Amino acid sequence: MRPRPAVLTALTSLAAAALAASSAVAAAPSATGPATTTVTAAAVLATDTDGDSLPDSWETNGYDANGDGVIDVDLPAMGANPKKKDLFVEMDYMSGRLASTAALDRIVQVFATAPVSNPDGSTGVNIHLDAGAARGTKYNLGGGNEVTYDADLNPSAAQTNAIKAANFATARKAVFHYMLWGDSYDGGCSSGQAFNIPNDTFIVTVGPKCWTATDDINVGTFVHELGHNIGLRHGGPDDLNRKPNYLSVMNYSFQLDGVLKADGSKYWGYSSVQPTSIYEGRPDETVGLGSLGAGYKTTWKCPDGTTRTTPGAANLPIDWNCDGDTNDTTTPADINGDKTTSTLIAQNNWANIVFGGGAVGGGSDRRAKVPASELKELTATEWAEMQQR
Ligand SMILES: [Ca+2]
Ligand SMILES: [Ca+2]
Ligand SMILES: [Ca+2]
Ligand SMILES: [Ca+2]
Ligand SMILES: [Zn+2]
Repeated sequence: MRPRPAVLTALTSLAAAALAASSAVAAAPSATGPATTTVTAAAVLATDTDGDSLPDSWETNGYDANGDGVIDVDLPAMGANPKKKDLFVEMDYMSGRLASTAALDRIVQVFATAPVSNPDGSTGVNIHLDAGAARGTKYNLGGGNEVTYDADLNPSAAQTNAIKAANFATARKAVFHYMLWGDSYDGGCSSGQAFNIPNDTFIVTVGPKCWTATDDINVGTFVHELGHNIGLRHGGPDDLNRKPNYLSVMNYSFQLDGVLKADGSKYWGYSSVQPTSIYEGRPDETVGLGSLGAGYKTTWKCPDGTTRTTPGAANLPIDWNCDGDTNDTTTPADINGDKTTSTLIAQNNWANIVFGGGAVGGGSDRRAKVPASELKELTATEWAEMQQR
């Protein structure tokens, strides 16, 4: 789903702003569209000091969506900083579905502690969650609200679009991601949907029709679906799921149960390391995940379909083929359980974040806007099977 009218609105106002700021940019030709649109997008992107797709001028002065001289989205009042990466997410919700304050705190922490550097010398991403009045002033930017309960958003894209159109201010489309805490969609029990990678809209659907949502499940699924909005995939550079070396909530192995740390703790965030690749045709059990696996445990699939978890740190030898030893170096093993033999390539998610998905940023980061090749998500049945490990 792509709310094209919002993109056009944003570009129109961007064009006015950029033309006022610089007459030189208007003279440059464009091979791909109206000159003012393309050139303006480039000019605005060039003034985005912190690279979060929100131009410095918006973060400093606020965003005037329709170019009438009146600020429509007061970014500085909402906490935006032109020298630190910001993500804004409006959250609407069906009755009983909005995550707890504790869960929202955990989501904020995932981004606050990210190994992402900023021009102001800090690390981390400031994520601004807007639940309206439902979770106190800390999570109230005046946008989130309850929507009519619908136990099955079906068809999901059209119904999500309709709810978004009725409950999300048009002027916000260039600034905020939009998400909905719902129950289920498309007649199934999938945990969520982001519709595209990257994108500006997602839904979290771990409602009572199929799930008993804990804070862990709410946090993991929210961070997972938002991850698609900011360019992340189930396999890192590809869509191969359940790679033991892909230590991310984007991996179904860790979405709901968390990524496993060697000290026994867990986290529900993106990967910050890229351990060595594993060729399933002849995986080397003696090296485990290599040195970058030292801080983690991991899980993998045995030939009989069961799931195993390392007892200790994942840089130690791992019995990939589940035959009782950790000496094999030439025996094939379908480690991610997808019945194909692949090279399992990991990714450092934080080094590959794409800001400005969909209409966010006014469409300035167009090159990153590619269609998704996967739209299916973890289901309640798959989750139940994972509990059998
Ligand atoms: Ca910026
Ligand atoms: Ca910023
Ligand atoms: Ca073995
Ligand atoms: Ca495989
Ligand atoms: Zn997904």
